[in-house]
Amino acid sequence: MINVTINGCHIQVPKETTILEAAEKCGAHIPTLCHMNLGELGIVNQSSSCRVCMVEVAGRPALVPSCSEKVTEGMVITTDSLRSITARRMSVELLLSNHPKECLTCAKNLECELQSLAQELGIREIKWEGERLDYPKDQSSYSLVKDPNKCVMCRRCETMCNDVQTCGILSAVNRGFGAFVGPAFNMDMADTSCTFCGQCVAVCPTAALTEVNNTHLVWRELNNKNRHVVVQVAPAIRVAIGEMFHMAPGEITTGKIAAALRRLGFDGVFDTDFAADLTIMEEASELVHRIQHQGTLPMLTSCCPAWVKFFEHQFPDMLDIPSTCKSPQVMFGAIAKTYYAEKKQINPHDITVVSIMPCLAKKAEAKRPEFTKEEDSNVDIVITTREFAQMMKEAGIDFANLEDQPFDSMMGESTGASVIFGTTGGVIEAAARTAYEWITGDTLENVEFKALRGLEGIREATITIGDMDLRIGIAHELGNARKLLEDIRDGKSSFHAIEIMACPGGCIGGGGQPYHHGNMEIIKKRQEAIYREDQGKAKRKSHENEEVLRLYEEYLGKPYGEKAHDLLHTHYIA
Ligand code: HC1
Ligand code: SF4
Repeated sequence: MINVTINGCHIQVPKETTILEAAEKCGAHIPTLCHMNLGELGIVNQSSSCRVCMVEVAGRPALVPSCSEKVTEGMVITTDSLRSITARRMSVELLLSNHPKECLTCAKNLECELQSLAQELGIREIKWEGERLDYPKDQSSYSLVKDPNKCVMCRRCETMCNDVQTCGILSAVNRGFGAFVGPAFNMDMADTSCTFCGQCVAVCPTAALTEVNNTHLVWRELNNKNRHVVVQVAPAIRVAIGEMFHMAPGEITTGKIAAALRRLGFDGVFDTDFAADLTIMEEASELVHRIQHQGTLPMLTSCCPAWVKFFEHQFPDMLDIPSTCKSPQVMFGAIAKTYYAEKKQINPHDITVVSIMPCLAKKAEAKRPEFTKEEDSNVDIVITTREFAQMMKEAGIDFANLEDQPFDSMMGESTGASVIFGTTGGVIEAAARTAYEWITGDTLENVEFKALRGLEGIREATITIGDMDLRIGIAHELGNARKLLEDIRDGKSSFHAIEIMACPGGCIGGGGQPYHHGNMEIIKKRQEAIYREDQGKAKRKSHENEEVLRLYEEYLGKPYGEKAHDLLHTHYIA
């Protein structure tokens, strides 16, 4: 242990502790901007570029960056001297001097970390009027908008993209004053191998990276009397959106969401969880079929669209291993524009399907050419959790005080198995619950496969199903997925099935979720809430969903059958 003194407080901390971490233990808050440490997810950005966290160390003539400087024996540190406060303020003023001052209309207004710092440091005027950058915004993609003029070169997005997701899209472009983070040669994002996972957006402190906002499209549809507008809500939304209305992280708001959507004027208020149960019917069938017919193994889950883009770009030689199942979001759209349209006697061309997703890649997924039929997309408009909250605020909906309401029937019923799709490990646990009963013919009494749970980046477990040991792998974050994929390519993998989700924690940590500002407790609370919601459900296995069973009976025929293939399965493109 190392002895240090911080603002007169004597403590012992382990070797390798940074001054910033030691100061926290002493109750001394040091402001930061470029720093990012996502705790047990092991994601750290230590570029020390912003110089906001400077502190004084006795005996050292210059101030030192506390985020990267490690403590040494006997170190005496002052975090709150006038000299360090003045230096911090100057660093932020310099950043503000050439930053566009359009806070009132900025997409990150009240969520911007630079704005919060200016407030925290009491900056009331900027002494220098710096030269402004005037780069065009990159609006080339369906998922995200890049505005280089708002880049503060913190490099957090770069760490996410290159070190965590291993996509290698973002790095410094240009030098000196004109520098910003972007793709090589400042290519359009749409022309890169970006997966649109949105993790760069999730960690950008300013509005240099934001989602494509589609709320105006939804308002337009809702106000068009000739449109029948239905909406689906992804599993991860219900445990996160409350955060945007001053509710505690991890509060379950499923019933309030249904009520709010009805207030907004949707004609059908449905649940992506219904489609997640449907996905399990197809995916578990496919897995059982592959196992029993010596098909390609392992089978990889295919519901995360950033992951799909990742393997299409990076592993084009392995397109036969992912499940052919469309994602639940797209399955929902396919069913809404066929079965639902028929039952309701509505022309499918008059139906608009809106999705509320925690994810930016879902916006791009909806636009994939494979997911259109007769010029109609399965899904028409995708908005994120944040955009949904914005719509409610625009409409003056007091979300926290809404009375719970149920989803509409036909595509609104869900089981606990579908809820857990929202967290890493959940899709494969849901599939295992169904596969167990289908393979053994026995009732699965304890549905909780605890070995599949957790937040470690790569997990593995063996589940005994009858006389078979089903070996399962799980990865979240694309860098971890890459490791499992490379093992498969090298013939080193012995898994039967692998679940992959691109975002830290799975969809609960998606790029469209309320900003967690690096607080991992929030992700954990969302995950706990997902499992609580599952526990509270009367039915916890997808094949018990009566609306799904009715859909097969009345329309699709048998799972993994011809009609199901036509509507619910897809192929991948290198
Ligand atoms: Fe997800 Fe999925 S769980 S991908 O994480 O399979 O986005 O929530 O909607 O489609 O159901 C996201 C979440 C979501 C799909 C489902
Ligand atoms: Fe990288 Fe994901 Fe951002 Fe694309 S969306 S630039 S893959 S972090």
